[in-house]
Amino acid sequence: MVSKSLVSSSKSSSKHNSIKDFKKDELLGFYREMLLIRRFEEKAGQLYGMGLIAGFCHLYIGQEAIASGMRFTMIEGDKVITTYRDHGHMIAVGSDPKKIMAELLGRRDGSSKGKGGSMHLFDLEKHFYGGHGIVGASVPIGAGLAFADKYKGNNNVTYCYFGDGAAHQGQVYEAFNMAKLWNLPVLFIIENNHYAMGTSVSRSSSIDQLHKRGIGFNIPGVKINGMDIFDVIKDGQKCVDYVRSGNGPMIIEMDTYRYRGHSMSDPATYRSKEEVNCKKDLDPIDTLRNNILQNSFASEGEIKKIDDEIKNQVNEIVEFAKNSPEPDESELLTEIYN
Ligand SMILES: Cc1ncc(C[n+]2csc(CCOP(=O)(O)OP(=O)(O)O)c2C)c(N)n1
Ligand SMILES: [Mg+2]
Repeated sequence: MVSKSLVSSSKSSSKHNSIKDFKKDELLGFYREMLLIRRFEEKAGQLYGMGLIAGFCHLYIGQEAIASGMRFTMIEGDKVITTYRDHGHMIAVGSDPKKIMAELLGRRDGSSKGKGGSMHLFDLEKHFYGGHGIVGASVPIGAGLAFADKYKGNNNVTYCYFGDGAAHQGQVYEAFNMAKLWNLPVLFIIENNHYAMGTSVSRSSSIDQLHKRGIGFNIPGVKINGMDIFDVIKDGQKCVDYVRSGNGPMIIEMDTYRYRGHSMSDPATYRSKEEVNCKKDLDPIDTLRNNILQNSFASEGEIKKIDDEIKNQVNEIVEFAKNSPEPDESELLTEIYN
């Protein structure tokens, strides 16, 4: 996790233009967090295969630099809302990964008491408003969260994430219209991983520049390289500053890629091995590790120590989840809409 003190120190856009503008502990903090997300999800994939996780499970593998980088630009009270591809975002806001894994396994110690599963993570204390299974639903709800902050008169921003496929949904444009009409403090962040299930952006969109989708609403947009945490922070911070200063919403299109299938049951036959391998050269965690080493911020030994620590941490997380009991039968109909 990027600690609160690190988060609150990241105020000015001019401060973080390259790796040299970060402190060693900040850089290793990013590496630790992104690796935790990656190893956590690799393990979730294995547990799914073993039948310990049921239902839906969408992995964020390849997109980690976005959650960790944007988290660095937040201040206390900023809100996050996202889609069903939510494990990485929930870890990045500082939620307890043990509770997240327990939720995936449908156990009582899970963040939604084992009754929400992978797509319905939630943590009010960390201002994380889900985890939404309906494509596009995070957008009007995100605008609503921003409306509340505007009404209260604070300077918080809502970070509202959704996918390239969601960017075609009608409700997204109703929300864009109202968000600009009322100049709501919301950052609409499209995680363009180039596929919506098996459909590529080029087959589903009349334009491939999704950040321009706000033009008709007078909402500015930018495209950011979502595979490099330094680009995410450098360019993302400018957008956050714009929204936090009272200018209303902004759209970011994060150019990214998911290395795994859409969900656990996706054979991913719609894209070639060559394409996936080519994108693997852009792996955000390898890129960060290489940058840290090449700029002598840490030694191979220090990196290896973190790798080992994360491996042990993930084993502990899994043990915790496995040992947590299933919800009691008496809870079957509590805390649900019926
Ligand atoms: C309203 C609605 N329509 C269809 C679906 C089925 N569905 C689930 S995920 C998905 C693709 C969304 O792709 P994208 O927005 O690019 O997000 P990604 O999965 O790539 O993160 C679809 C069509 C749904 N859950 N909700
Ligand atoms: Mg997508």
